[in-house]
Amino acid sequence: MRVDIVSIFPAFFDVLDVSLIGKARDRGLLDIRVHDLRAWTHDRHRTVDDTPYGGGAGMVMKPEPWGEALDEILTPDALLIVPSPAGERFAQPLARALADEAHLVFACGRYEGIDQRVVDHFAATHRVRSISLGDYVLNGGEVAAMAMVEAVSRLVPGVVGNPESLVEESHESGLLEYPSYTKPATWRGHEVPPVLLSGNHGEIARWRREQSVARTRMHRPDLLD
Ligand code: 6GU
Repeated sequence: MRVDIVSIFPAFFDVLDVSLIGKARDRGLLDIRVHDLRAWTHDRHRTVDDTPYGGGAGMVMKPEPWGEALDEILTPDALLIVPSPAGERFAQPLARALADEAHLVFACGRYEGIDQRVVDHFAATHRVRSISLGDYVLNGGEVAAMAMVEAVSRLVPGVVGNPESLVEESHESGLLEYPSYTKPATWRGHEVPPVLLSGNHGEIARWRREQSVARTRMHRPDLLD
């Protein structure tokens, strides 16, 4: 999978060199390219923002650098993703859909967002999705893009070494994941639930299912509807 990320803070993405994603890049499973939007400015101050038409607080990202950057980066079959708190909600089914794409391009806005004409313009030739992580406000699209890149990358075949570890996770079944334990069997007086030491795989599967349902009822009753 190819992923391009355009931002005025490319350093946010330095950590994509490490851990599972860094290894997947080294192995050629992920082709991730990070770009500084200011490379497509032409004035001495490398200006990327201006005051909003109609007034109001904050600044809006100018359309011209975005137009030139995306003209250069978008391939015909690319999916353009604009992280925005005003977008559709990101969740595991959308992560799975994005993992099937050949080329994702993330346009990370700062300030009050990107001039709307950028999305409107590229929507005429490309698939464009504005996507939100959830109901809270970040300073820009960078951290949201990082979260999406990680959630999608780990679903790309070969990125996660043991594909079985993808099956029993929170949100894959529609429920939250059951609690996990490892050695020692007693730690600071806390015991591991005895059923997990029983060797009875049917009992263990039933207990884990009950734990998943109980956790979901406690923390995310909306998922049970
Ligand atoms: Cl995608 N962007 C920003 N700026 N804030 C957010 C978000 C995205 N998702 C949740 N909050």
